[in-house]
Amino acid sequence: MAAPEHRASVMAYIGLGSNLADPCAQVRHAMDELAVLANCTLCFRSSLYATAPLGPVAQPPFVNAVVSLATALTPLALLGALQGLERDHGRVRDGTRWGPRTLDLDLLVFGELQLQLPGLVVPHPELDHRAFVLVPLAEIAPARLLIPGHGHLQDLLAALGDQDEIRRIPDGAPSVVIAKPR
Ligand code: A4P
Ligand code: MG
Repeated sequence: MAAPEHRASVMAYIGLGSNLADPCAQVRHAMDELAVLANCTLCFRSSLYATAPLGPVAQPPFVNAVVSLATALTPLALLGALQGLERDHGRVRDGTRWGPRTLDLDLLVFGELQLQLPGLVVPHPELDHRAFVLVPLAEIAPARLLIPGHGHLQDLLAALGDQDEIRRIPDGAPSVVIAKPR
């Protein structure tokens, strides 16, 4: 197999999420780290968004964002690199699914690939109905982006309900996220 630096680049989209220990700073710092990941070139970074926590766990609001990365890594090598960054940010996995976290990096899309391995499902299986993924993704990806197995980005966006709370955080805004009243 060719060495990583000789592999053709694939456009990958990475979802970033944090709701602990200064989430804005966690996400901005992680974007800077993704920008210097070996065998990857960071193409675009979305705005940061304050989002209401999705799921059954009562927890603080999240900050979410998406970046695009041209990568010569394999999907599993990229996932390994993302999990390394999560560990560097002090991510503790206590077994609670969807629990609070300093940093979560999800591999959302990897070119045209569809993959179902025990530790890696691509595209990310929850992405098609999550405003906190699709709204930032639409900032940096073509509207006609085809998400394998799910359809075009613009159609997924159009099908979103308005139940999700998501608010763009102005650039340079202070790091504190204040929940919107419900
Ligand atoms: N894994 C499989 N496929 C992938 C992929 N495409 N990208 C595996 C990343 N990881 C993938 O992940 C559990 C396992 O998923 C890993 O071992 C990896 O091999 P995890 O990060 O340990 O746990 P998790 O994040 O709690 O689980 P999961 O199912 O990935 O949850 P999600 O989808 O990340 O959702 N609300 C708001 N507003 N914003 C959020 O960001 N995030 C979650 C968690 C819930 N609610 C949220 C948010
Ligand atoms: Mg995750």
